[in-house]
Formats: sequence, C-alpha cells, structure tokens
Amino acid sequence: MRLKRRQTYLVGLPAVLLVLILFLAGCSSEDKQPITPPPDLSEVQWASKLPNLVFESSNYYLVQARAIFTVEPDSIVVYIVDATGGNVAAFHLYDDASAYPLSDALQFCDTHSGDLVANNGIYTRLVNAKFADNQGNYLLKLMMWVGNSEYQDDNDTLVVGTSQAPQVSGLICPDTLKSGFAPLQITVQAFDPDPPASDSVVAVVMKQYELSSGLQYGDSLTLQPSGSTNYGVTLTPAFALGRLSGFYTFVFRAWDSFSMLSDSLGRIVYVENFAPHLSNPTFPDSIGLPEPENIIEVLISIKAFDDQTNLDIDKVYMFSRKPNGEMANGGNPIPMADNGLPFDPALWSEGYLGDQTAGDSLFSTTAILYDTSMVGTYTFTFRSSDLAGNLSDTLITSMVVTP
Ligand SMILES: [Ca+2]
Ligand SMILES: [Ca+2]
Ligand SMILES: [Ca+2]
Repeated sequence: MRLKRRQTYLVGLPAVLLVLILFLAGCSSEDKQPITPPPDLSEVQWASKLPNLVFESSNYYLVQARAIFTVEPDSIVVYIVDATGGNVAAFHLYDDASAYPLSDALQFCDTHSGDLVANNGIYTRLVNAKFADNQGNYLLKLMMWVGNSEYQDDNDTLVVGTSQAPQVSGLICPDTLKSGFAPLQITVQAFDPDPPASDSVVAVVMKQYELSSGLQYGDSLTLQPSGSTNYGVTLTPAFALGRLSGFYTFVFRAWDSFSMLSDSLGRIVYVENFAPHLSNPTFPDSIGLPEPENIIEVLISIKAFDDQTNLDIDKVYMFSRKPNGEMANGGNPIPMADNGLPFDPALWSEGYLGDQTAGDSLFSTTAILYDTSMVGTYTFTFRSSDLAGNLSDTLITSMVVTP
C-alpha cells in the first residue's frame, strides 16, 4: 500500500523530479550519500499451532500465522510433510474475517477460514486430521511468498494418532469462601492415561459459573503443576472482588496435547463479599470562623477498608447537615477520594479534593469555611459502597463551628 502511494506522488511531480535529478548530477562525488535500501523487516511466524490430532477426527482447530510486510504477500501457505519427507497436502491461510466461502476448500479444511478480524496481519485456517491417511508424525512448514521473496518460520511437528482423555480427581476445595478469607490453595489431581512419551496433560483450568444463572463468571483460572499429578491455584481474598455474595459452581477440567477434554469435576462454593468498613474520621472537632474576607480549607478524611482489598471500594462519600438542618451540596453525596490529588475547587468534579496520599486507604475531601458560614454543629454522615454494590454502615459524627 505504501509503495503504491509513493508511485502516485512521483507521477504527479515530474518537473520537481527533473530539477532534483539535475541538481544531484551537479554535486561533487564527496556529497553523494550511498543509498542503502531499507532493511526488509518482513516476516511470518506461527501465531497458533495445531494441537496433536486424533486420527480421522473431523474436529477443526485454528492454524494462525502473524505476518509483517511492506508489500502485500502473494500467499501464506502451510505445507504438510510426512515422516518420510513426502508431500501430503498444502493449504492457504487467509486474513479475511471468514467473510467468504473458500474456493480452495479441501477435504480437511473448513469452508471458511475461521479468521476473526480482516486485514490485521493474522492469517487463519480451520483444519482437521483428515489430511492424514496414516497415523504418525507430520511436519508443518509455514511459508510466505512476496514476489520473488520467500519467508518462513520454524517447522511445527505434530502427531496424528489416538488419545484417551485425561482424568481429574481428588479435588480439595472449601465449600465456603468467607469475605476476607485467608489465602488458600485449591488443588486437583489430573493425569493422562496415554504413555507419557506420546501424550500428557497440557492444562488444567477452573471455570466459575453463577449457580442461579448458570452464566460463566470472570476468567478461567489456570492451575499450575506442583509435582507428579498435582495441580493447584492460590486464591486470595481479592478473588471475590466485585462479586455478589452467593453460590458459584467451580468446574475443573484438563486437556491433553490432542485437545481431548476430561470430564468436568465440579464443586458448589458459597463466595462472600462484605461491604467496606469505615473508621477514624479525621477533622477538627471545633473550628472558628475565618477573619472577614478570608477562608479556611478544612480537610476531612476517613479510613476505608474492604475485605476484597480496597480495589473493591467503588465509592466513599459523606453528607453534611448544617446547623439549621439544611443539607450541604443540595443533599447530594459529597465524594471523597484516595487519589493523592490536591484541592482545587475548579477541578472538584475531577477529583481534586485535597487527598494527601494516594492509596493509603484514607479517603478525603475539603470543605471551605467562609467568614459568613453558619456557626453551630455540622453533622457528618459517611458511607461507602463496593463494586458488588454492598453498602457500608453509616458513620455519623459532628464538627462545631464557633464565631
Ligand atoms: Ca490423552
Ligand atoms: Ca467488598
Ligand atoms: Ca489518601
């Protein structure tokens, strides 16, 4: 694309070019700069390799390559070679968002490429095991052709054979995760019945589903191998961050190098998430009005703590009731922040509330006391909520303003 644009530009300015060439011709040889062509940064790499394949299985798997180029490649092709070096098959990869039925549809390729995003440099094909007439090892060669140039990545080997699914057992997992529980390990045993030389467990994951809706919650967690057939994952209190208290199904599964999935092993777990807790409101108990035409900035802070770490804290705010019973800020919550931003009334809505230190769990706001402010007792009500929508208890206290 870039090349085409440059050609158009040159065609459009022949007179300038001529002048430039004449000028160059008049230069002494000392002024000539050697013209080095820009380095060719084109390359092609595997982005997603085929797993081992079950002989004669028609399950499709993604093959993907990532290509970098300055000139659009003529083709990106995977060649399949058997153990004796004989050519078995070849298939093209496409960067077409699966938009078109493919005219080169082969017996072992899906009718569409399986590509997700067009023109993003990721070339894709959906392939199954039916290219193989025999069980055995196969070599996949990835090639990119651009004009007379060719590029390739390291060959990929895979096995076409038989596999039994892995098995998971021996789950150790509590049935309740209390709010703020101490970090703990969840473990499970996973093993593959096939000979270790030919197959093994590739991954063990835990998925979480809300029991009532059946919907998957959050990301899958990958369990790490910890000797022989043990796999485990450490859960910390932040596990319940943003999560509604309730029952969840934890489902454990393993798969092997043939992408054969084990049966699932499940456990229903009650996960608890409590509201934040507020303490230690800090401000002067009593304060006198400023001199005429002056103001006093009054820093008001409160400590907030959440079992799921303070990342679970969504909002901390306060209400202030004036001595005459009227609510400050029109009765709307006055936000407090733990962001370390200085006080700036002009940027108040952007969080410049006068918090002294970001992330120290002290949430702050700044009130302005004018010489004309009402004297008497101001009642402060503090409250907080977390990302799961849990509302804290209210904390009520007061400040006296004296003449
Ligand atoms: Ca297996
Ligand atoms: Ca919480
Ligand atoms: Ca702070």
